[in-house]
Amino acid sequence: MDKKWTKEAVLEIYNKPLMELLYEAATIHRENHNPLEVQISTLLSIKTGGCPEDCGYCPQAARYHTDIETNDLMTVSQVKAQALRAKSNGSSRLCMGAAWRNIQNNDEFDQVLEMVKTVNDLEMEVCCTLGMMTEDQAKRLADAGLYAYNHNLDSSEEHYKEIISTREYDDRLKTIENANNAGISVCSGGIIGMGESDADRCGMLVTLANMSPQPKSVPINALVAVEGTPLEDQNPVPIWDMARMVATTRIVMPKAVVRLSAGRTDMSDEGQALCFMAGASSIFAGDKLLTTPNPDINEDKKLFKILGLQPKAPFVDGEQPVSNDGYKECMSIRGNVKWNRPSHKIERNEAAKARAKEARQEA
Ligand code: SAM
Ligand code: DTB
Ligand code: SF4
Repeated sequence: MDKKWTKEAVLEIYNKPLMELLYEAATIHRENHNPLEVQISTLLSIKTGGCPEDCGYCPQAARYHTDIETNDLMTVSQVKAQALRAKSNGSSRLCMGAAWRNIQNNDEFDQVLEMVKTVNDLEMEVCCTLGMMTEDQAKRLADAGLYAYNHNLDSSEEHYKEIISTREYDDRLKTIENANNAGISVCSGGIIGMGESDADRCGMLVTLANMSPQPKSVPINALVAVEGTPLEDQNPVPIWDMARMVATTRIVMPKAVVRLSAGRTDMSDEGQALCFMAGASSIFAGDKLLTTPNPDINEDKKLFKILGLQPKAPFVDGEQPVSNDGYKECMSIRGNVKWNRPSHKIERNEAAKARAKEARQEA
């Protein structure tokens, strides 16, 4: 039987003397991975902004007043061009993100399925992050050739309620289960720097580590505090916290790809090197995440050279999915998909919404 982690055990790891923690994590990293290989993903925001959710960290939530350029769904040929560009820059995976609460059975989903097939045909790992997803939708994405689905828990179940009121933790768990049942590789992690405690950070890791199977990749994001969101005034995440979080993730999920995700623009080269030493084995490359900046690709190439790191080839950890026409068969299924809508409200989100409304009226 798989080992079950407790919050106490994970907190004990997280709170070890830093040098011990790093040594233990680096050792486990070497036992399970080639420490010189780093998997490179490129993010592509295929539909930007205008999201109905109230995630307190997110610049794409329609209710906050953030300075982002919103965009309708990209075309398949735009996506193909971006995928080729990412591939030529060393990315083995393209992660397409849409600012949706959940996938709907409509023309836009059909278009995303075509994007998935097109990118899979380029022999890149295709990942999507499209919000909540039913099992049937997951199956269609798998038929189109989807390799991975990103759906973050973002925090502990307790802290989640302080950050998001428009959906529940269980909704996230259900989508992850749906991805797993369709044979899609699960990518799930979270954000630190949202006012959570160390116990919340470890609580999130406990939920992820106790999943069966454990997620194949775990992104660890440092909050990018975006002006206009309820979390705009959060303090930056100290690099020591990032290294601790990466190391703890590596120890409790030894086989996972641990992705050093948002927040790298605020990290020094030395800080990032510490995180690679602590077991980070992937990054997002390209000068943009979804809406916020990321280090320039040339800076990353320089850093890889200094550290002796090299990009990992696609499909080393799993076979390339074979796209099959099954995804087209259901194209006639239409209609809104219903997920529950909890009714609690978060005061600071409401305050941010009111401030945004005022600013809009003044403008
Ligand atoms: N709408 C989908 C969803 O919520 O799953 C997909 C896109 S959403 C932007 C994907 C992830 O981006 C979130 O779960 C969160 O972890 C991360 N994210 C969003 N805004 C962020 C920020 N300001 N700082 C760090 N991570 C962020
Ligand atoms: C993940 O964990 N981080 C990425 C990806 N999965 C989708 C997104 C980071 C977004 C940072 C804020 C932005 O650029 O909008
Ligand atoms: Fe929407 Fe996803 Fe942003 Fe939440 S994180 S507001 S669901 S795009």
